[in-house]
Amino acid sequence: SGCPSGWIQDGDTCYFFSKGLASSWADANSYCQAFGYKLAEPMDEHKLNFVKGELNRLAGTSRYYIGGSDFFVEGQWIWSTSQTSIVAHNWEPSEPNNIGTGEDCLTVNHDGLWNDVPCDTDVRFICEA
Ligand code: GN1
Ligand code: CA
Repeated sequence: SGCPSGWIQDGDTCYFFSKGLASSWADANSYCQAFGYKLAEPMDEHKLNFVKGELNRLAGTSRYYIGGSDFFVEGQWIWSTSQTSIVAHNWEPSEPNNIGTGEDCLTVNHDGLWNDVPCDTDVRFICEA
């Protein structure tokens, strides 16, 4: 029914926004899993909009990792736990651009827009239960 203390509820889903805590995508993934949860996988328009609304509400300019990547096949973006293709999305114009030495991990910024970044970049993250 309810969510753990400090988490945010949307229907059957609970979200944790790491706020001050930033890490690599892998460490963020481990952090969520240590609680028995996962990096957030907002797979439909409703969930995308909910997450976007919360990021707007937090009123900062920080970005957050969510549970998508293309580290198995470049350009093939999948949700981590289900390994299913990402269909509903909110890429910023000209993203994903996979620039530099490559960018395989998915962030959502304070406007709800998505960008790919190198997976070792320290970024805040959203867990989902
Ligand atoms: C950032 O710092 P720069 O411009 O090389 C960002 C990329 C974006 C790009 C958009 C680590 O790259 O993912 O696509 O801006 N890199 C990081 O201009 O955030
Ligand atoms: Ca990018």
